[in-house]
Amino acid sequence: MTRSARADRLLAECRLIAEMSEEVERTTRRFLTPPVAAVHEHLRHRMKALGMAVTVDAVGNLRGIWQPEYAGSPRFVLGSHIDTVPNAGAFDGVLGVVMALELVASAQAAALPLALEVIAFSEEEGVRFGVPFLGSRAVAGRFDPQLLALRDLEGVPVETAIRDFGLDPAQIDQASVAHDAVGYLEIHIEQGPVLEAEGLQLGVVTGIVGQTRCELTFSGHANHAGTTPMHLRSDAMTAAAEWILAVENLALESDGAFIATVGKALAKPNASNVIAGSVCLSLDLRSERDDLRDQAVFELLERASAIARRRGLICVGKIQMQQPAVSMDEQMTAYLAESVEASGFPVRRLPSGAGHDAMVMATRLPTAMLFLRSPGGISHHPDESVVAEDLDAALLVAELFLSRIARIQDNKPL
Ligand code: HGY
Ligand code: MN
Ligand code: MN
Repeated sequence: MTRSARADRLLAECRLIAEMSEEVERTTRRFLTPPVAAVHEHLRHRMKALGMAVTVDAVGNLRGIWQPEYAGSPRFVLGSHIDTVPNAGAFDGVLGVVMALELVASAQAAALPLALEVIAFSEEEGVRFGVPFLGSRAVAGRFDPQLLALRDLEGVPVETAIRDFGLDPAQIDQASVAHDAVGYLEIHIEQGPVLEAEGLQLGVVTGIVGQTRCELTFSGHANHAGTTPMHLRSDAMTAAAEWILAVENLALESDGAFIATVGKALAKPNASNVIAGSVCLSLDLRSERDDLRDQAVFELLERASAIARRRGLICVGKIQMQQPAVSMDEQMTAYLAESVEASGFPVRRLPSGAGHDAMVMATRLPTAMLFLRSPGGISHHPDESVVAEDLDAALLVAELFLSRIARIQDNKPL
């Protein structure tokens, strides 16, 4: 399939949005930080040009509704997230939003009798406040008010971040998606190596693995690095190091049943000539099986306590989030797979190791996900990329998928 001008235009748009960052030279855009307003401005302009009604809900999701007079009110929802990890690539999340807007344009060109809502979710990664999916939780009607008290590294609560962005946390309940919405489709890069390894452009997501996020702090005694003999130390750094290796070993021994990552380590006082008094670590543990995930988390928290006890330190662990594994909607996924096949592409069903807003939206709407190949399997990294021809393939499939949904809505035979 040759690459189209529209694929190049969408890729250029993702790269333009990637420059809207908290940092110079790197793409970092956390929940409701100033560059989010710039992304809203850009997408609002795009949505208005498409004749969409545009709002920002109380948790910062930017939402565009296309409600043609020739379509009934039940709308189909498309979207993905616009926040990023630090030093991110240009396509995780944003690609799904710009492709959703392209699908609105093609639905209009085809006078498709289907109302559409595009949502640019405000917070999926969980970088700023440690808990992901703040945006989609509100849309799915599952926003726990206790989340408003979470604080970022500067001590700013979620509630203040919302107010500082000019929004009213008291309105979060209004963010729920319309009661008669009929389904949700998220288009996203695979962020892994499977499709590329099999020479495939597209994948149909069967489910999204469950994930647990924890924070563990080892506390000992800071002391002078030059005068404190080795056997007299309560070193939080070496305790943390021992536990990090225990995390890696347990995950390796599980032979793929679960994967675990310690991605963050914050030492205090974080000076080369001071024995670390405390080290705060993150744990991200994922599995397709919730029972295995819970068991592994329990085992690793136990190991942390044992390491602390043996070394004369204290260890405090806090579970920040437990997200069960989620299956995509069977019927919606069948329509998507049929659309892949009818468009002439092989149907490759696969689970997602990455979390997505779709796993929260799936608790509220029949949900499906379409993956595009990730060259090199690289993501959450500036080298993240996508193949232009794969955008064309995904758009072809999604256009056919939406026309099927429209026919179903109109009680017409597929
Ligand atoms: O962390 C994840 O799995 C996703 O990229 N937010
Ligand atoms: Mn993502
Ligand atoms: Mn991500």
